[in-house]
Amino acid sequence: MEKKWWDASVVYQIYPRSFQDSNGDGIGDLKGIISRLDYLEKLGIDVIWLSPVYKSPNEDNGYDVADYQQIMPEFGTMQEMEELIKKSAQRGIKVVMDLVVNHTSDEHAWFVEAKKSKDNPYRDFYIWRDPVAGHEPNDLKAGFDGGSAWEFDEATGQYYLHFFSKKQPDLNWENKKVRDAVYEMMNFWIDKGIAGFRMDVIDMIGKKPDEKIIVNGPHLHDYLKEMHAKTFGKKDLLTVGEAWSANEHEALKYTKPENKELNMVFQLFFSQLDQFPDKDKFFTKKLNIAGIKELFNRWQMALNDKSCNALVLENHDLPRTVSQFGDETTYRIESAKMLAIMLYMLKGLPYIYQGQEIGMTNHRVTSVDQIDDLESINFYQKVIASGQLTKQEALDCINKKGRDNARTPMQWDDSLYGGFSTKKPWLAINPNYQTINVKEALEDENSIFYTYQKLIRLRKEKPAVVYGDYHLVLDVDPEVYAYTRTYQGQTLLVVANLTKQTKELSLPKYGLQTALLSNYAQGVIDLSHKVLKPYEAFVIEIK
Ligand code: TEU
Ligand code: CA
Repeated sequence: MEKKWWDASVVYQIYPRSFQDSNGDGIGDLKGIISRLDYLEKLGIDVIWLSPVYKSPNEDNGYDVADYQQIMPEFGTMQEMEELIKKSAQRGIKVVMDLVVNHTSDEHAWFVEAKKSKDNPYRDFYIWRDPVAGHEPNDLKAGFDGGSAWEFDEATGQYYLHFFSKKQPDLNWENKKVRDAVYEMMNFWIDKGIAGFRMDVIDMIGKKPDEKIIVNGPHLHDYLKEMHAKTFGKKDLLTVGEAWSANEHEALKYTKPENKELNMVFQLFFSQLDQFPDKDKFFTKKLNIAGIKELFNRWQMALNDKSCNALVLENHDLPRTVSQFGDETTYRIESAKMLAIMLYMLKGLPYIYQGQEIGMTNHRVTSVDQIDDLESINFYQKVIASGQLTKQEALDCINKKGRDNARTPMQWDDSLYGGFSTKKPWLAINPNYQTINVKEALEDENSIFYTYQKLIRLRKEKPAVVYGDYHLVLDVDPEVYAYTRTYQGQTLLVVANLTKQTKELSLPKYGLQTALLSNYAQGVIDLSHKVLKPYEAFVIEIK
């Protein structure tokens, strides 16, 4: 594959509301981010993906945009945004923006206009349908609450479509004017010097609501090719799509370079390994950890040298992985490091979500009024109203899978409010901030932070991490993930015990080796007979 500027990079996702408050209002902001650039530089990341900072009424914390070309006043000003881009660049860090164009806020000027009358010039920016026999046009359901995806507008007597909250009306991508307006807005940001876009629910823009097609609509890939041609295609930008529906074959349609669409899509199926196929994500079953290996291996094989994997385990929608896939108590440090080694040595571009690098954990709430996330609140109300769950059972589900788990404030130190703010934060900080925080991590040379730092460095030092061929090591336990990366005569062997149990490993052909990186103190490792400790993981350069 053609070489790209980001080949050896690592992306760090910032959820601005929860990263760093600079003015004592309990809400993270742009100045706060600027004040932490030294920290990000020390970690070694190359790119920031900024979750939405645009003007928004915050129905869905910025994923409901009221103006794409203005900054949310709580976060700062356009001048501060430009300063963030500039000061990041001075440290060799680029900024990728979140592009939320499946829908806008109902407070966006386009929708305010569209609602005025059926013949308003902006009416067709959104998706309106007449009632059918006095009811919704069909039974399409909205994502967040499972209610109808159609909302009736009294004034004009029609329904509009919203796949998320009713305050997030879906844009009508069939309308060329919509597409052109979006491209113009993207070019506005490209001209400001941003390095790319993360595209929110991009698999939905080709929807055909009358045929009840939501994802992978017939023109989805036409729109992306058009977007490529009219915006970033002329520049050397990084584009990553959020496409929950994309299996590894669909992923290639978006990402094969010759298709001229996106560079990569997130692979997010791992987050569903503890879910039931046809139930709400909040109802969980026992996790089959071997599924992690099966899934990542399958994507590595499928994309291989055809396109790029986006290596991700955490984001602002998912639980903390040390809680979901590791062990947040006895082996928090070991399991957090194992997950990092297992994932970031794979072939692809790594994404780190704020706090992942210090092993932040899920946060337990004890009553519904402590929850901010719309999706969790809707779930709670639904299962309580139907009598399906008790309040405690509903909270247990939310504590496991709810989105607030990842959205609690960043834990910088052990002072009141964790160094995030001087005022009570918008969302409570996890009480474990007194022991799990950046200050503590930086002072401890064995901390999770330094494992991340080393992994990031290895990418720059060993071309095999970036370009090496991937091979699964066969004949090992299903719960041990072992693979090699080979490039120009250099072979790296990665071994990760995905469990709390000890595991036997026998790879006689490699014999005695020493580790480049490990989550336990290691002397010489005898690979012909090795007993792996709980969550043990290491990287070896085969000699
Ligand atoms: O998420 C897409 C999405 O479908 C989410 O509802 C996701 O399925 C769920 O949160 C998984 O737990 C994107 C954004 O990442 C999310 O924050 C937004 O709320 C959503 O789009 C709407 O913009
Ligand atoms: Ca603030």
